Amino acid sequence: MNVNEAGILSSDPGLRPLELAYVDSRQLATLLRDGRQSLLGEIHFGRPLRVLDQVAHPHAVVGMPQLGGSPRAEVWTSDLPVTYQRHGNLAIAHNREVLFGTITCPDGGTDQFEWFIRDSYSRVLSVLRTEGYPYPLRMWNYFPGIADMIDGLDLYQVFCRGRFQALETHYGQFEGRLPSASAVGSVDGGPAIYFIAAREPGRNRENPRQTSAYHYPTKYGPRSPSFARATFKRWGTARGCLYISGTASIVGHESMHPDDPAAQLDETLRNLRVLIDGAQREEGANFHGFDSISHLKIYIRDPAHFELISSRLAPELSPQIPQLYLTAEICRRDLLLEIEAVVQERS
Ligand code: 3EB
Repeated sequence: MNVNEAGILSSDPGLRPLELAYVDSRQLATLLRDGRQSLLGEIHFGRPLRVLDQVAHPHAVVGMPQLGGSPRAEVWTSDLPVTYQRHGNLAIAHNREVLFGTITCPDGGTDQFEWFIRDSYSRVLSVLRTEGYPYPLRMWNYFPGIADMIDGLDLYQVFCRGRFQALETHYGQFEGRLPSASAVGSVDGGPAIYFIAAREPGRNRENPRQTSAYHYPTKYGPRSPSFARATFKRWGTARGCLYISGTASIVGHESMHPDDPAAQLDETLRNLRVLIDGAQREEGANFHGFDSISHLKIYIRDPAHFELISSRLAPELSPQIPQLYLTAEICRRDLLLEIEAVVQERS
């Protein structure tokens, strides 16, 4: 750690404020034992890889069973020292550059779900402001029963309305301030929200093949989904990272290729490629297409499609790219899969 005589962190560009890893239980134990990196947050999918009762840092267990390979957890770490705080069910960790947080609700019920979302988002936005990390870059939203109907809306549409209201109350006009996001249905357990925010803004990216989600027509719900297609962030002067939202087989605003998982995968990959190439051209990122993907999460509605999807995706990617396949409910009934990615310049 680089600390000068005044105890102030030097701005060594070699220090990494935010690192991501998908680790199996042995790698997780090693990481916890050697203590070289501080934990920002720890997200488990399906069965947790360890007992989390005594854990002080932000963490969540998401009810999305993993497919293929040995189960892994998503771990966010930092080379910088981290401070932890808790505000009820909102846990945060920050290191003067980045803030990582979770909101969990173990009791699960979707009663008053819209209130829960609005309240969660307003608390997150106000904590980010008071702690001095006012720019949310990336948010994950996982909740069970995403297709359940309440008063003529499905739960995803209710989620979108609650999120929209909180953003509007906090920011007023919010379009330029939206983080990238995923909003995906878990198959059991309670809702979990987690997020990354920074002291300095990232740059929002859209996809020219797709209508911006915040401009979707009202046939998808009374309030549009509020997220950017991707966020580009240069941490200090160092590595540029592109955080790509959950991306599906959507062109314009319409779902494409219903009932055809292979064609949905191909369409989704076209969308991902356009986002990566766009950031390379317009943000000056040193990306090399899919070779620059550092992490990939693939949400699959029907586990029976796993073989087909994974065997079709594998040849597109270098084999060492960490991937997490999760069983999940996608927010539109006609979508069979969704993929999110982190893309990074090589350090
Ligand atoms: C889409 O493109 C697919 O509401 O936060 C993907 C990523 C989707 C994020 C969200 C929704 C969200 O509309 C669904």
